[in-house]
Amino acid sequence: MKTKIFFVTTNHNKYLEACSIFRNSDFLIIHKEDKYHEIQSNDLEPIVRYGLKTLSSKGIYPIMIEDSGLFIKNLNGFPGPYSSYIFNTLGNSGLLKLMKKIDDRQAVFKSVLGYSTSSSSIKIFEGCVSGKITTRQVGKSGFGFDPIFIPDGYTETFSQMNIETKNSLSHRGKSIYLLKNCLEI
Ligand code: ITT
Repeated sequence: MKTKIFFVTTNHNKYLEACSIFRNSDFLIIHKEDKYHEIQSNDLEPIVRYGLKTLSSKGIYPIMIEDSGLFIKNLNGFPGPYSSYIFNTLGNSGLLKLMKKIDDRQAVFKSVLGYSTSSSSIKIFEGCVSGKITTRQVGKSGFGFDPIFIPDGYTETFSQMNIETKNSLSHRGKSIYLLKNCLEI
């Protein structure tokens, strides 16, 4: 029988990416479509630690949450931890407009994953991927900033890749694989 891991996220695509990574394993990812309180911080890790702390009152274990953001070099790391808000307000077209006159389009996607088996046991896993912001949206799959992000060494956006290829390169793929490796030791 597989061991269940509850993934608390409002983002169905994150859940699908995690399922793909754990597909042939002894673990089963269960989607818990819940919100948790996200504190304001310039770093992702305190947001994740606080989120797990607030969720501990529900007593759902083992549990994982993940916070991610796009850090654009020429915008001093903006939108970073505010990525969700910026995506929901400006969207990709607004962000591309904001970057119209910017030549240096380097950016980093970061992911911090928190995994907890009790209120006193929290493990943190991090992943990041460097790449470039495109000048127009390309591709149909994925979500969020996928149509405007090309990982370094590639010519396609995340939106043009299938879920397995994206997972093998992406910030979240890396943090989830670290969790998987840790659980399989
Ligand atoms: P949670 O409920 O898990 O918090 P969320 O969608 O609000 O879901 P985040 O705050 O972690 O997730 O993500 C911030 C935003 O960054 C997210 O809404 C996307 O727009 C964007 N983002 C994060 N990871 C991405 C990825 O792999 N590809 C494209 N955009 C991504």
